[in-house]
Amino acid sequence: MQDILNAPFVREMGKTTANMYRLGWDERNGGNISMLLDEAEVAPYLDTAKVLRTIPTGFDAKMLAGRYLIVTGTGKYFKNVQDDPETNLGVLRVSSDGKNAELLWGYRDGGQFTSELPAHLMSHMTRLSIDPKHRVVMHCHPTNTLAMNFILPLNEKDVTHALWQMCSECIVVFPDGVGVLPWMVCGTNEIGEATAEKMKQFRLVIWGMHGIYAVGSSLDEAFGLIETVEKAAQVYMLIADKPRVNTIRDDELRQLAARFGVTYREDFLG
Ligand code: 2HA
Ligand code: ZN
Repeated sequence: MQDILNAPFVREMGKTTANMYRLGWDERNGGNISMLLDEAEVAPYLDTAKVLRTIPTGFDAKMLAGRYLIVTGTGKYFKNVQDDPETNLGVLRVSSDGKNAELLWGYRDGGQFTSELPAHLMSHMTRLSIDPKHRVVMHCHPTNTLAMNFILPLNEKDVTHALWQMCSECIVVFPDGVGVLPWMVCGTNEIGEATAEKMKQFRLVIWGMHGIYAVGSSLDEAFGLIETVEKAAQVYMLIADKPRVNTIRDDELRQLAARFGVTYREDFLG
């Protein structure tokens, strides 16, 4: 067996959580990440027949039965993942009935997966049926994205349009726009279902006045989506209370989409 602390997926989780923490997106225990892993990726580092603990997930994720994931722990701080991956992360397998998580490594202090596991597993199920390359679900609390939620109507058109107007790259990076949920109690199956429903249309979903979810085929891809939204939100917040002399017009956004050949939500313009 090779040392799992050297596994690319453990190292990458450490790097990503540290970056997110330093960007101020994950105060205290804020945020959570899960990434699907292939058995072949896990096997050099773990005895997959050795289940440390079986933890109920509280709902049925049959579609993911037998799938492996690396998941941040509940109550754990992104700040600490890189220094102590084995306490702050877990590698688990969804049981054959889809109702339990079989812990193979991690949560060393007796902990368990993020309280947002329902939203993660449901989003994985939705995205896998749309995108076979899908692997990552990422949640965090980026400051300006949150701030913007308090001063804009919380709907997909207004939020997406405002973001697209702030940076030329936005309509190219997320032409599908940003899904928006109202404020809801977090950690529940209900918010998980609502998130997964939005994930049918969007790779980015704002949880009103709470944070954001992103999905992708890699940690970099999900991170890059959030980074782009947060940059646009930062510009928005910097100019929100100032007279606006110039703007990127809708016809210019259309030119960008044409130039980069992206299919975008035309109904979110004008
Ligand atoms: O993991 O961010 O939404 C802590 C949270 C809950
Ligand atoms: Zn949160």
